[in-house]
Amino acid sequence: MNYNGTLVVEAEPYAFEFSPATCALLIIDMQRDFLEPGGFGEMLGNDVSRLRCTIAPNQRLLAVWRMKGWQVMHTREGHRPDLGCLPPAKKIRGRSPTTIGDPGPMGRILVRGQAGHDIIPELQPLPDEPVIDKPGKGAFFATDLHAILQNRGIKQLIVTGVTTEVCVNTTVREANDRGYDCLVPEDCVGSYFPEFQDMGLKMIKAQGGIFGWVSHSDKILAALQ
Ligand code: C5J
Repeated sequence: MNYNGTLVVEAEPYAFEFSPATCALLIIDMQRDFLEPGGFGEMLGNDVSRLRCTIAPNQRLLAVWRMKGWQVMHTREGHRPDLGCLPPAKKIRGRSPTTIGDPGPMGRILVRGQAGHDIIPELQPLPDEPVIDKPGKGAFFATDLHAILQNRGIKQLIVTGVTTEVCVNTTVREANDRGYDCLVPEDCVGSYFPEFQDMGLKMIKAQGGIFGWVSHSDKILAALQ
């Protein structure tokens, strides 16, 4: 701990200092359709084990955040059952015969209320933890996340979840533009593609931390000792 009561985490490009009262843990899209065998992600040919290795480190960080009484928020990517918030361009992207809103292995794909849209059992939100339903990749687009963070006095975010190069990266960039400092623990974010995991993290911390900081959950937990 620093002289002014902030916690100091060893990170790249340099140490990340945060005050627990104004720093939330934001867990992005740890949903069954992305992480579970038999879900949408696997249906598209992805190896879900590359995402599942993030579950245990997220559980560890989440347990500590909850034990300390610090703020936790979750997001889910998905759409209204009437698909009113699904842009036609997103619906047809990929030219797959089965797309968002269609029946999939765990209910209608990325539709709110369906089994596959739910957060995995290992990281289920508690009733007092806000869950942000987002129609886009970034957690700020078309959601009330910014208002919730402002109302709670949050200035910094520890961002975890999946996938590193898509929803985590987009959210970190959106947060950065809105004035939040973001720390991304590399073992708590995952990608189906090893090269995107690597570059997704490099992009965040490049050029003196152009979007944020990168560290490891062990280093965050060490800073709390
Ligand atoms: C994707 C996400 N990859 N949560 N969603 O489509 O990153």
